[in-house]
Amino acid sequence: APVGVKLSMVFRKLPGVSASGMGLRLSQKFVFLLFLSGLVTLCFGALFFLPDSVRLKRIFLSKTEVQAVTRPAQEDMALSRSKPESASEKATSADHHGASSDAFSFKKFQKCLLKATLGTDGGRPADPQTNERREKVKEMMKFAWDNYKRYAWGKNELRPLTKNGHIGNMFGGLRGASIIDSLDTLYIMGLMDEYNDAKEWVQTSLDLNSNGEASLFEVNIRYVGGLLSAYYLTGEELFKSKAVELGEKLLPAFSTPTGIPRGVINLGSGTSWSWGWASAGSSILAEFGTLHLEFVHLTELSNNPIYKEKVMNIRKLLNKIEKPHGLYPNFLSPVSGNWVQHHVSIGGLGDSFYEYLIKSYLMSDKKDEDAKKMYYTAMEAIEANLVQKSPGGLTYMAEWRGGILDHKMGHLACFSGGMIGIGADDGAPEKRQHYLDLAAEITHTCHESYTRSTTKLGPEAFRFDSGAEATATRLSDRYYILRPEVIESYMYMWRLTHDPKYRDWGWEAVEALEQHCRVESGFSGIRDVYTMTVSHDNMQQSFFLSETLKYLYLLFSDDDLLPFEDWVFNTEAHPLPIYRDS
Ligand code: DMJ
Repeated sequence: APVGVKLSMVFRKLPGVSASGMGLRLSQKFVFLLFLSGLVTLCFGALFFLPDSVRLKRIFLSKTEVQAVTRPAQEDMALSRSKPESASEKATSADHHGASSDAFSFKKFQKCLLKATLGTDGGRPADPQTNERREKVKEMMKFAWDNYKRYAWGKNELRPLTKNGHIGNMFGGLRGASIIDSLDTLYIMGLMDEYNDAKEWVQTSLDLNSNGEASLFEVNIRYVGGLLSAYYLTGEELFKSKAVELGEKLLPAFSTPTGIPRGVINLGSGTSWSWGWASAGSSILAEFGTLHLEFVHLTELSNNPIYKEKVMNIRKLLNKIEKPHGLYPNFLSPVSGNWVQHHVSIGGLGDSFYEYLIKSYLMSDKKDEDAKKMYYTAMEAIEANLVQKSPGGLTYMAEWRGGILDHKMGHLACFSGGMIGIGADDGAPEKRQHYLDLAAEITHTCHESYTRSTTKLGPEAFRFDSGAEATATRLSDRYYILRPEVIESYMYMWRLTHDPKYRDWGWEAVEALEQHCRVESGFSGIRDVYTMTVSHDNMQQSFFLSETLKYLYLLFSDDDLLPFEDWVFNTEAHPLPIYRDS
């Protein structure tokens, strides 16, 4: 029966209220009032489902419920650098992730740092010319950021020629890659308005409940790495809880017979699979080997051992497995745990696995002996099999295909100058100078790949055969997409040697970027580094903001900005602290 009929039946039974006359009219009025109040409640409730921007909502709902996040003042930011977490902040994080965050104290962490993170004066160099160069890099960052904000806000990258945003399919529906990748760069450069805009976006718009196919590697190095760095630099609870929340979503990728994760994961369903192009359903060395730094920190922050267990399992398998000539091939089956193809490279597909071995050792405060041993043993094999000298005297890293050398070096492999440099000090005493020399030689070769081009920017890959010496011989290798690796090595070599040539080389790169990659609305990659009439690729990569510009800024800063005694950089240049027992 309709509600009204049911009610009049109830009233009929009430003493003093007859079924006719006054009694009936009263009950009708009551039903009408009840209906009216129900309607008002419904309308009011509907306000909650309106978008935040609708005015009615702001009028009727109290401010605290929909208030936009206000940016903290500059002084508050400075304070927040040393602010310990409040009890309620800790509780929120713990409730959300089911793991206690009691174990991690930001205040305690800060006490373990040996030096001030931003140095005495934000790393400002005393030399006026160097400072001018640093200011130029900061201006480039602001220009890249402003244009991203204007034309592509919330999208993954800026398309600077068409002045719109790019989403792509690498991040499984996650948005704002350029924002997450920029947080720490903006912060260390002191671009605080921009940093606060980025933080506000994370707070209000970073939606981790996406349902697309993501690259486990890319999400880890850019999003997890970017959020972790932002947390360790600022102490903002928001970044920590987002990092752990996202980390949790990556875990199903490890559900394979060996625990070696697959390359692609659906962040919503947790289903994972291998890249279609990877032979026989294999996983890629540089992908499953580039999780260690971030996952160890996820365990530190969440007090949940699972992250560290996952990467230690990968480590164990790689340590145990037989390696051809001591080398690590790029493809491994996540089902059998065997190598699938004998292709070895210090560039693409292999690169950051080696980087994470030495950095795991350094980040553990030099306690992770397994990582150390694996790194230096791998270096021996690399030197014995891949390091070559060209007829013109250039040292380079060749690629290895089942014993046959391909005399090609990718731009990506140019990070190895910096890697070998930072590893020099902990090598066997008789090899330390040798490693430093090797690092300098590789960095020199990569610089040559820049100077031998018309634009003074380096190609994607350069060769040392058929008369070529550090130049691209194929049309398809001639592009430059704002990659950081060569500049990254300049930065490390500068800090290790203070040879002024590295700053000069960095400045050459700044001038070339300004001349060929800067367009009206941002920075763009170019299709051919050997022609002065450049054709732009219309893409401002997020790693240009997180890596290329950050490394340039550090190159022109004093060493006390993000001191190496306390920080290591993940492969996307996000600084992570060395963890020490208090
Ligand atoms: C970055 O995303 C990282 O440096 C990664 O390790 C390799 N490729 C790009 C930059 O070239």
